[in-house]
Amino acid sequence: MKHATMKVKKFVLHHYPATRSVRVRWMLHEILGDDFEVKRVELYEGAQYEAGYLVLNPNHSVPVLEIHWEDGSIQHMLESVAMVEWLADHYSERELCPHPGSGARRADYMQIMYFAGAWLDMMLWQIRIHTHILGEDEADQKTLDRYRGKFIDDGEPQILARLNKHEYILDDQFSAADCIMGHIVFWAKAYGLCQGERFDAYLATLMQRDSLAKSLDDLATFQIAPEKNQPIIEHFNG
Ligand SMILES: N[C@@H](CCC(=O)N[C@@H](CS)C(=O)NCC(=O)O)C(=O)O
Repeated sequence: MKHATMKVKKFVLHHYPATRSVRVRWMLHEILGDDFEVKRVELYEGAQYEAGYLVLNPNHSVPVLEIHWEDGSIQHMLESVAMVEWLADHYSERELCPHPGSGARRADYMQIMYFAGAWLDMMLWQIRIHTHILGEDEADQKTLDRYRGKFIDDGEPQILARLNKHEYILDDQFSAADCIMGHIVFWAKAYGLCQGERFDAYLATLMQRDSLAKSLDDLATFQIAPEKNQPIIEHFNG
């Protein structure tokens, strides 16, 4: 546990607009204001498949979070939910998550983190790639319909049940779980899901936070689908 008491010198986030790296950018803005570095990775130009990037992340994806420790070592995290969770725990004085020893509220928080960041995320990823990324020869309407149906039938009622009880996804206090679920609801809306007033009101509440507005300040430069000749097409194996 050599890092247990060591301080972080700086964070560098490898990011592309509107993607899962927004979750982490949002969390970093919550905790550090603007005191971290963002490096844009041109996903559609295939920058994630370049040798230097693959050393950082063999999964060729964003986000990557570089943690520069005060002893000069650099640690790389590759999973967005783990990054958000770790940041909230590491800066526990910001009270962005229930303390690990806090019993039922912590269990509920962890449940939301992984329900949003693994289960719902998996459905949206299928919807996204079969709508916008895979070529006509690979995109499959049945897969698309199955995951849209599953998201609407299984996912949305569970999100709504929580939001109908509370202002935020965990309870009436903003938490790191909103960085994950909020991003999921934004993403779902872009694909015609999460329709309705309660979802809109949830996003409006989240958008009042400067940290989220800043994390979306490059949204206009997001490209929803690659052009036919862009390098990502040749390499993509998701
Ligand atoms: N489980 C990872 C997934 C990361 C991921 O798939 N990122 C996408 C953008 S949201 C990406 O960079 N894809 C580029 C590629 O696969 O070439 C996480 O949550 O961080």
